[in-house]
Amino acid sequence: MAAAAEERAAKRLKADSSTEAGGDDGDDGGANGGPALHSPVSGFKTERVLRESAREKTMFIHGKMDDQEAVVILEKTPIRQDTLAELLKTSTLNLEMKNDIYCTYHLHAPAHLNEIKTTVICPATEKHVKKYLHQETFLIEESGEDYRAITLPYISSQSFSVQWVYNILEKKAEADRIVFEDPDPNVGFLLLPDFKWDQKQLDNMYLIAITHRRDRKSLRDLTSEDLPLLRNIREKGQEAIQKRYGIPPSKLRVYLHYQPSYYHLHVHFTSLDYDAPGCGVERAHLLSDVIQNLQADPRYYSSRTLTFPLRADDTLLLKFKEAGKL
Ligand code: DD3
Repeated sequence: MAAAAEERAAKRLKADSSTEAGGDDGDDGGANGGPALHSPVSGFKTERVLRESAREKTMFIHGKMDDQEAVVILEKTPIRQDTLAELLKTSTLNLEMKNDIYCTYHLHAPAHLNEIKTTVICPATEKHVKKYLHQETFLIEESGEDYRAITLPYISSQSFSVQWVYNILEKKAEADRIVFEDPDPNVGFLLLPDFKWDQKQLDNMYLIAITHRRDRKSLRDLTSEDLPLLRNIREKGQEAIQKRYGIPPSKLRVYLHYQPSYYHLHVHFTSLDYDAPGCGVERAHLLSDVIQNLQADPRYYSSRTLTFPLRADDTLLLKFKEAGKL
C-alpha cells in the first residue's frame, strides 16, 4: 500500500519535471531541465568554510565571486528510487575491500545521477555570512511590551529586504515554480517550493505560502481580523498539495516561525516525515493552533509572551541585553 502510493508520487514528480525539461533525463543540459549555464562557481574564490556536516553532506562556503562577497552552499542530494535501476545498471564499481561476506565499493555514477544542489548568494551581506557560522543560541522570552519596545524598533531600523518575496508575488522570479495561487488581495497567497527543497523526492517536501498582503510582518501582527486569511491558506494550501503531490493533510506540518527569517507573512508546509530545520517547539507555531488562539483571544499574539531562540551574534540579542532582559 505505502509502496504503491510512493511509486505514484514518484511518477507524479517525474511527470512534473519532464513537462518543462522536454525529456526526463539523458539530455546534456542539466539533468532536470534547467539550462546548463556557464558555471558561475568556477570563478569562485574560497575564503573559508563556514560550516560543514559529514552527516548532512553539506558545506557552506564564504568567498568572492568577481570581487563580490558570496556564499555558496553545496548539498549532496538523496538517492532516488525512480532512478535507482539506472544508477545500479550504468555506474562503475571500484572494489575497496573484501572480507568474508562483506565488500565495500566506490560507485561512480554517471554525471546526471550525481548532482550536488548548489545555492549561490551574491552579493552576500555580513548577515548571510554570519547565518551559516555555527553559533550558540539563547532563548528569549519576549512579552508584548518587549516586542513593541525592543524587537519592533530593531526590525524597522534594519529594513531587511524582502525584494525576493515581491519578485515572487509579481511573477518576476520563480513564476514557473508556483504550485498554487489565490490572487485575492486580502486572503490570497502564492504556494511554491522553498529553496531548501529540490523537488526530487517527497520525503523532504517543503513549500511556503506567501501572502499577497504586504502589511503583516510576522505572527505578532496577527489578530482575529486575519482569521479568513489563515483559514484560506490552510484549506487551499492543503488541497493544492493533496492534488499535486498526493500528500493528505494528516501528513503535513503546517506552521509559522517566530521569529521568522524574513518579515513578510508566510506559512511553512513540510512533510511530517521530514525533520525540517526550524520545526522545533522553540520556533514553530502550528497554523491550527494559531487559528484557535486567535478565535479564543483576538489579541493573543500581540499580548502574549512568545519564546524564541537567538544566536549569540544576533544584534537583537544585544538589544535585549541592553534592556536588561537577559
Ligand atoms: C534565504 C530566506 C531566504 C539564503 C537562502 C535563502 N524560497 C529565499 C530567495 C528566494 C527563498 C526561499 C535567505 C530567498 Cl538559501 C538567504 O529564502 C527564495 N525562494 N526560501 C524560495 N522559493
